[in-house]
Amino acid sequence: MSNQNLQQPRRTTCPYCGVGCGVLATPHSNDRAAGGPPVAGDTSHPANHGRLCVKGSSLHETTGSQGQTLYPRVLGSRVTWDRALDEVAGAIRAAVENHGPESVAFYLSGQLLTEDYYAANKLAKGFIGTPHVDTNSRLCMSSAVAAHKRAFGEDVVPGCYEDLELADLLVLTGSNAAWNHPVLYQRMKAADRPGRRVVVIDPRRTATTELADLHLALKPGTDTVLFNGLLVWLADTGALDDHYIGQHCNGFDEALAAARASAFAPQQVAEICDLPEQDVVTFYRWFAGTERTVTAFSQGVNQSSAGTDKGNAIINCHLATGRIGRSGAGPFSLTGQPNAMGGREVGGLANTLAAHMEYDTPGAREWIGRFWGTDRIPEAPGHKAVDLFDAVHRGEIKVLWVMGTNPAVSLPDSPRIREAMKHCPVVIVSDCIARTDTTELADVLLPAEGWGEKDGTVTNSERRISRQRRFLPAAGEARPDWRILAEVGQRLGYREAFLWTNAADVFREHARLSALDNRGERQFNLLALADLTDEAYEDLAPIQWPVTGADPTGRARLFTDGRFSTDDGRARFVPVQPRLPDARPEQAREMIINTGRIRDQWHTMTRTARSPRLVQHRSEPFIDVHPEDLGRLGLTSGGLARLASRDGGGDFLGRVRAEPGQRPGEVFVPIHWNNQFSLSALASSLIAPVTDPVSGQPESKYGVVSVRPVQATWHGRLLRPRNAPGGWQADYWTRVPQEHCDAWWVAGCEPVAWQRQVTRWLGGVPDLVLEDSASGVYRAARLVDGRLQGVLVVARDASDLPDVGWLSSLFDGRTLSRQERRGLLSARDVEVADVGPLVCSCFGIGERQIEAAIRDGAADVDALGRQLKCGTNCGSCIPELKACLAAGVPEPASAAS
Ligand SMILES: Nc1nc2c(c(=O)[nH]1)N[C@H]1C(S)=C(S)[C@@H](COP(=O)(O)OP(=O)(O)OC[C@H]3O[C@@H](n4cnc5c(=O)[nH]c(N)nc54)[C@H](O)[C@@H]3O)O[C@H]1N2
Ligand SMILES: Nc1nc2c(c(=O)[nH]1)N[C@H]1C(S)=C(S)[C@@H](COP(=O)(O)OP(=O)(O)OC[C@H]3O[C@@H](n4cnc5c(=O)[nH]c(N)nc54)[C@H](O)[C@@H]3O)O[C@H]1N2
Ligand code: SF4
Ligand SMILES: [Mo]
Repeated sequence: MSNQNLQQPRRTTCPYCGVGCGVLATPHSNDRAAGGPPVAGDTSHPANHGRLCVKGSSLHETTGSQGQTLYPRVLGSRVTWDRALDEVAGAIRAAVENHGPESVAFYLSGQLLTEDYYAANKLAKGFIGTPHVDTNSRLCMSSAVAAHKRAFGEDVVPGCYEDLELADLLVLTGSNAAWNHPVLYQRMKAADRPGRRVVVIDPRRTATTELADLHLALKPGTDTVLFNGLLVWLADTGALDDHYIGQHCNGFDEALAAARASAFAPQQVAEICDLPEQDVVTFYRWFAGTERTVTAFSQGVNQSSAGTDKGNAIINCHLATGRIGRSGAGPFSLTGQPNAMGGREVGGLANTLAAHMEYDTPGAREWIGRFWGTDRIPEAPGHKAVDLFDAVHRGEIKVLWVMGTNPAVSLPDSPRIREAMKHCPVVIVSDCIARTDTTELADVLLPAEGWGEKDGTVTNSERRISRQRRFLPAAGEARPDWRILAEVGQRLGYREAFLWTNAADVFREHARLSALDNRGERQFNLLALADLTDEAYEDLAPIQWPVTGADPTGRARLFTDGRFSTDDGRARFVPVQPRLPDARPEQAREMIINTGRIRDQWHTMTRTARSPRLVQHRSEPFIDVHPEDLGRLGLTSGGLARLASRDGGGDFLGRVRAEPGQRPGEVFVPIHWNNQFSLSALASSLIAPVTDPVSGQPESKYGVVSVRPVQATWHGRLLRPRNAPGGWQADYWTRVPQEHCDAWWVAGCEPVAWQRQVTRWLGGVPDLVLEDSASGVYRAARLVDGRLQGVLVVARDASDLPDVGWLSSLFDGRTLSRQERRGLLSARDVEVADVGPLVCSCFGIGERQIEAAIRDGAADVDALGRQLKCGTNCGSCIPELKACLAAGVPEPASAAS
């Protein structure tokens, strides 16, 4: 890139969720450690039209070389790329020679770019010859994939985002889109109009239920009962599209008979789903009576031991009413990761081959073998993720290569996953971030280029392919994943097959393969992109597949003519029988556990926790409990509690939140925290490896745990410079990275003699101390040459701890002024008011400011927005603003604290 180019904004795509928003990134600095460039929404991108959510608009805070993987390492020592690649190729060659190709396994990710994914799939399935290639999409999309294949004969999302706006009835099930697909949610919200209705189906009240005209807080796992009941209702009320069923579908009678074979009357459905009967009837009436209906579904549907059936129960209702392939109508699977869809296109899942061809597609192995120039393609599918790690545990896998995912955190029964990886002779991990729970288990660590450094494509939820473009130099010696794979391929002796010189080369090959022997059997077809020049690839504008001679500019909707990808062109109804989760609470302390996401963190936090803004919203692992359950379990809101799995292997320690939006008897925990950020808060350690029999997707939304209070005698906040040595111990800690320091939450069950212990915590003798042993208060600060080195504040109750926002800003290396020193032990700038816990991350507006504005007369969200700007950018804090408005305002806090 020339210097002049460095000043130009670059069009690229957000690396987080499957909405796939266009981003304008302005490179401005060669000083990577100083952090990356500012970002803005791309107004020309059809997914977001210029909007970004708070994660997207914080992207510049998550780049920069600090914390990135800079060099290849073998057994912890820095090595040259040559040595690392020799090591990888050598290990693979030895494993294949001594134990056969099946002893090598790849575990990939929906966060790889299509080009990376294609290269990995080709190397593994095509040349090493192992079928054991799976991806974290198994934990995410595989039930939707399986449901699509059963119904349509191909893994295809028929509709587009516009349909979610055009629908007169929008059903959102198992989706908290307000937090997890925020820009798409904003679009759905903006499309609100008289007569448009929204139904949200989710056991919890969430930020998304704000939009709902009807919220069905169903009992977890009962979705099939609800949708089977709907199918029967449609049949019994004359709401079927008999013509569509007759012309374009097979198997309707069987599906209806299966639905009738179990409980289907609204009253029975209501009972099983634990819903008011009237609400069930209302939902059925609205569905039956609304032509333009979209049912969007996500992890509450997919992550289930009956996830595939849940998906088909939904699709059945759309086929039965002919509401598919039409504007404003259709089932719509919301993809999670930025390239969940691209990974499915290249064939990253263990049961697929490549380019929407399956192991059992007649002729496919031979065509692909000829195309790639190999005769090593395995004959049958390999292990799916959970089984794959079982095979690792049994010692069958000698070399495991993990790329772009953090399985030590995200797979169910995480303690066993870690054990498996520890036992595996060679674990290779490619990641852009140096320290994760998984990189800690790596024998070979490879520095992969991260967002902004790499070039390629991703496909979003509506099949739209967008470019991720490079606008930053690579951190250290990082390389793109596809190139690392190609170099290993060449070292293994497959030079010709891995001669690509750039990402465009890989993309063209992928596009050519999609068109191979494809006379319309497969909708996934990129024929018209197979000859893109490098320049055209560089400039490629977002486009929805298929992209062929007939559709050179892509296609928004598929199956519009009622022809599907099955042999006879007809869609298939799938008869489904409800199967509810097995495990049930049996003892008084046992609760049902549900796991999911929060607004401002992305999965295992490797990138989003680098943004001080994003860690503010929820800074600790928490346990949401219905207020009714608190007393019975001996819990207090704001106190700590411990969740344990039945087998005792799982453990989750977090802060209790009284949450009236929970169903009694059920707890919700976030999936984000892991050992880099908290002592023991792995949601997946509590989840048993129960999977869907068709898709192999784990039931990550359901389990049984026991709940116990943790009786802490003290709570504290510790602030120390980044990477300061530890030496202290606590019964609970969570690290909250700030811009210039780490702020820790800490707590203990035994009293501590602080005068004696404090030097360990602060790294030396404190300069300022305040102690009131009668009230359990202890505060100390340490400075060196006038610069802050540590602050510790301790109280008996967590609610008495001060906000540490101001304190953490003092760690920027400045010499403290007298006024600042005076404020240290009260944790506040004596001159400036404290804004309280952050509510609106976009504009940095805190609870106290909102309360003050309400006190001054702001009566609704708009008024708050006019006064403070809060809620006027991404809008995802609006539910919290409403909660503040509903809660009314406490009297202003007195000046002293
Ligand atoms: N902020 C943020 N956004 C993200 C991500 C992130 O980590 N952070 N991750 C991305 C990824 S990869 C994904 S897959 C998506 C996931 O996006 P979502 O699927 O929206 O996310 P979750 O919070 O996992 O779960 C959705 C909801 O399913 C509900 N649920 C649980 N059990 C049931 C049930 O039995 N039936 C029904 N109907 N609902 C149930 C849960 O209560 C939860 O509110 O988000 C993407 N976007
Ligand atoms: N209990 C429970 N478990 C779950 C879920 C749940 O809801 N509940 N959700 C499941 C779902 S839907 C998902 S998608 C998974 C997500 O789980 P993971 O995939 O394990 O989580 P991430 O933190 O996204 O991990 C991505 C890793 O890739 C790295 N990375 C980022 N970009 C690149 C790149 O370009 N190249 C390489 N090589 N590395 C890169 C990141 O630093 C990070 O370490 O979790 C699943 N697990
Ligand atoms: S909605 Fe998703 S893709 Fe868009 S900016 Fe937010 S995280 Fe990125
Ligand atoms: Mo996901």
